[in-house]
Amino acid sequence: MRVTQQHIREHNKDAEEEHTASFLPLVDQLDGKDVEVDLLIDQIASFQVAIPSWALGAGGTRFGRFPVGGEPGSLQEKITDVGLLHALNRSSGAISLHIPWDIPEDTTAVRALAGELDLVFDAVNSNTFQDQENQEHSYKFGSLSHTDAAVRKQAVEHNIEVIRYGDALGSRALTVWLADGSNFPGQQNFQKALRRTRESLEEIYTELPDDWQMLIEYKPYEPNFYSMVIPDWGTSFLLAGKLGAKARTLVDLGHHLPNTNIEQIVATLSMEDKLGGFHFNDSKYGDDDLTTGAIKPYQLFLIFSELIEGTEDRADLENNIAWMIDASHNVKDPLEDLLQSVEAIKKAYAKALLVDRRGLEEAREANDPVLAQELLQDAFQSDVRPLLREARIRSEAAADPLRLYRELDVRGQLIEERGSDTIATGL
Ligand code: RM4
Ligand code: MN
Ligand code: MN
Repeated sequence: MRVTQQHIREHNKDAEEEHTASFLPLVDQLDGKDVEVDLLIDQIASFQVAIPSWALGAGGTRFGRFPVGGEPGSLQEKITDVGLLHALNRSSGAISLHIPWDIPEDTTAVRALAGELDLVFDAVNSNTFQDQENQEHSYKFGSLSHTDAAVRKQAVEHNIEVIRYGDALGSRALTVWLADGSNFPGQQNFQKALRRTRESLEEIYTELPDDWQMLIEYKPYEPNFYSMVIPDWGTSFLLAGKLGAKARTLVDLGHHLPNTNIEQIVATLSMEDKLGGFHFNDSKYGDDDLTTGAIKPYQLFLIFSELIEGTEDRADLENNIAWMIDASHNVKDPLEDLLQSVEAIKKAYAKALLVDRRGLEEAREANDPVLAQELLQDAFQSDVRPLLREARIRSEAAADPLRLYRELDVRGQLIEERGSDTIATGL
């Protein structure tokens, strides 16, 4: 199944009239506010968000899993799925692999297929939270922090192997998320566990190519429910600081306790040049992995607002931070969900670009919280959808990707090609 330029052209022709009716008045309005509309559209168009290879099939909970049908059964099929998304929105031009869920056996062929679909490889993720078949040592009681040096060595070697795969594919970052921790008070020596983790990370860091980054995730709980070795941004920041300039913190939006001020974390990390990347998703309670922007769109907007404030310029923002989705889809078609997520991320970015930064700074300096709120709300309440649509049309993407996806019955076609009982590896 391919989405062709012909499909896009026909769809966009149908959408033209309705689009123009909403876009032109918005241009007038933005002109009146001295916004450089073309520049804005250009910024929206070039912003790319990587798609996780582990979230292209139906996810599940420990209570069950309900396949959607037509799920990708191989890495090639996963790349094809991301290619479909990118053809529809021209905003998902990268894929992030999780190893060993996806092992690129034939790297040349995998790279060629990705190249054909105009995709690059974003960060590669290691997995030391599950035991694999034929694995010598178990990660039941941890990996990089384990009490037994042999287990730590196995986990270090796995991470180095992941770097090698990534290098062959053109990736430039390794994301490490550790499930290590303890379930009961007294089970683990906190200091020793953290020190061992640091030493293991140092061994991996030594193997990192010069132009690579190591992105360190944190998470307060799950799968361990009493303590996690890297529970919060402070611990990730501490490790990244000890490791060196190539190590930075990765913020997964779902990995915070309820009501955490994530935008403030983003500001602090940006200030210290330690913000390495994002895993976008949304949540009500914890690591829910729901569609980005589905629950807290204002938080997402505030995060982007801090990002714009914290980065030097557009190139810095677009290229120096790894933008990835990390979600799981229990009831939605994963591809539809990912289209919605990318759209929500870009909406938040576009709105944050509309903030009157100078006015906001003046309001802050003058201790005028009312005006500060008005300025933020003015941007947040703007309907930026016509800008996103225009950005897509100019990039030869679909005016309305989700609509075209449904019109073409992409899922139906994938089911026809792949059958209804394939199960994708991943979450
Ligand atoms: C974790 C974490 C990691 C992801 C795994 C599958 O909660 O978010 O980034 O790779 O889930
Ligand atoms: Mn994550
Ligand atoms: Mn997670």
